[in-house]
Amino acid sequence: MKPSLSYENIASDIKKTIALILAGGRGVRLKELTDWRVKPAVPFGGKYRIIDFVLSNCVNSEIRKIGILTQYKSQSLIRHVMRGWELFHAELGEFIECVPAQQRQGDDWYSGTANAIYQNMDLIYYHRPSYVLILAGDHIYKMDYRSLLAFHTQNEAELTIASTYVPINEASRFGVMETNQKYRVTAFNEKPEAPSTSPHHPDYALASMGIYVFNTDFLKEVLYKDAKDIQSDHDFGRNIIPSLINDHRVYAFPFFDFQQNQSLYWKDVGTVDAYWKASMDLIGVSPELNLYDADWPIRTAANNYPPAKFVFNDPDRQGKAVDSIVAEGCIISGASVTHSVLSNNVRVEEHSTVDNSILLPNVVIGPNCRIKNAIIDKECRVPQGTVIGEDPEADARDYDLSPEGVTLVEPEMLGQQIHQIE
Ligand code: ADQ
Ligand code: ADP
Repeated sequence: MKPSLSYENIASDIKKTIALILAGGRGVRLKELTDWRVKPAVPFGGKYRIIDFVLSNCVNSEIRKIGILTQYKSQSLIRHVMRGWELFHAELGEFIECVPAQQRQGDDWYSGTANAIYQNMDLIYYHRPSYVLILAGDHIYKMDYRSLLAFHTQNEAELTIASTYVPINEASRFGVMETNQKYRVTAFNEKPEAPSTSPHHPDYALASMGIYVFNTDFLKEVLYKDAKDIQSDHDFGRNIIPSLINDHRVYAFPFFDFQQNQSLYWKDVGTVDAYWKASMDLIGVSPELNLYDADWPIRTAANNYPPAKFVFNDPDRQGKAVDSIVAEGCIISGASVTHSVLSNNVRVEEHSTVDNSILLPNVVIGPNCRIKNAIIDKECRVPQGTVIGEDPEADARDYDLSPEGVTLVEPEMLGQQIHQIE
């Protein structure tokens, strides 16, 4: 059944909403990409950082009160937000700011996701929103949160969980829900071993996207109760949500295109392979995630690089890139790039080929290299003649090879010492 939405009060409801973005998880499965920066700060899509997607969703949805809750390795993220996202008018009660973990309630850093919100309760008291939208900083998707909020208020829900259908064999990574015909949640199991299938789509499960709208008073009530529970891990998925289903109005908002009968694009880029695949989703004639959609712009911190340049040396050394995204400041000189994402200020030198790969900012690929199925991290200087992606044994020995065959290369693996990157 398709939920019908009323937008009547949405303009005033959205003004009464605060978005709190959880940007503190360690992100260990992204391996060395998160050695120096938290997952939302990882560069993505040539010129963006992962967090730009959720921040663009907020701004495009007219949400103008945004707190980004940081914890580990937050310097790179804070710098990015300061450079690119100081958009709002404080005198109108609008703000977008990074809130570091400050041990505001007791001596502990944040434990679970609920604790991160609990420790920042003063933001909620200060701004007195009617609704709290809890988001993750590491998801790639485009969502109009006004639809989510309209669904929430129309159902008179106390909590609404954004949800998507995932293949049943992947569902154990998610919170899995059962609902009635009207999407009222009747069961919630966090990362179940044997997930239940959805009656709407028998080979799929209805999964939580970890995106929640709470009525503010209700959120306060449940967080205070949870804070007193010494058995709790203070996690929304594990502890709080399962305890609310029987006695409260909890709804699942289907993030679903009912006309096309398919789930809308949403990726949690938690692993090196997922990061590589989501990057490749940006490429092509009809990419799965379109960055060129004028109705839903994805913005980022402006940088001041010259245009990308493709140098043609002679017929044997034509600088070219096909089926690729190439950011500003790149020079491809007598080299060939196919099906790849090149971030700002990358150099690819003569007689080299780059295929199916992601090059992060400031990478230099020296002459006569062959690079395939790789992610080359920021600042890497790949020496001439390097071959990556042809011999899995060598790649696993010299670099980091993912389960699905993507080679991750870091400056240290090339013998480089990075002390300070700007
Ligand atoms: P997970 O993704 O496993 O499941 P979690 O690791 O708790 O949940 O992370 C959720 C978000 O919060 C991430 O963006 C993470 O970086 C951030 N985060 C985690 N701990 C934090 C902390 N202490 N402080 C600040 N930020 C923190 C959740 C739900 C599942 C749902 C999936 C969807 O629990 O039910 O299916 O998200 O991805
Ligand atoms: P930025 O915010 O400038 O993009 P990064 O996200 O790449 O920076 O990294 C955050 C910080 O970590 C940098 O300021 C840099 O000093 C440090 N750093 C990054 N990569 C390395 C590395 N491979 N070795 C040592 N320090 C690093």
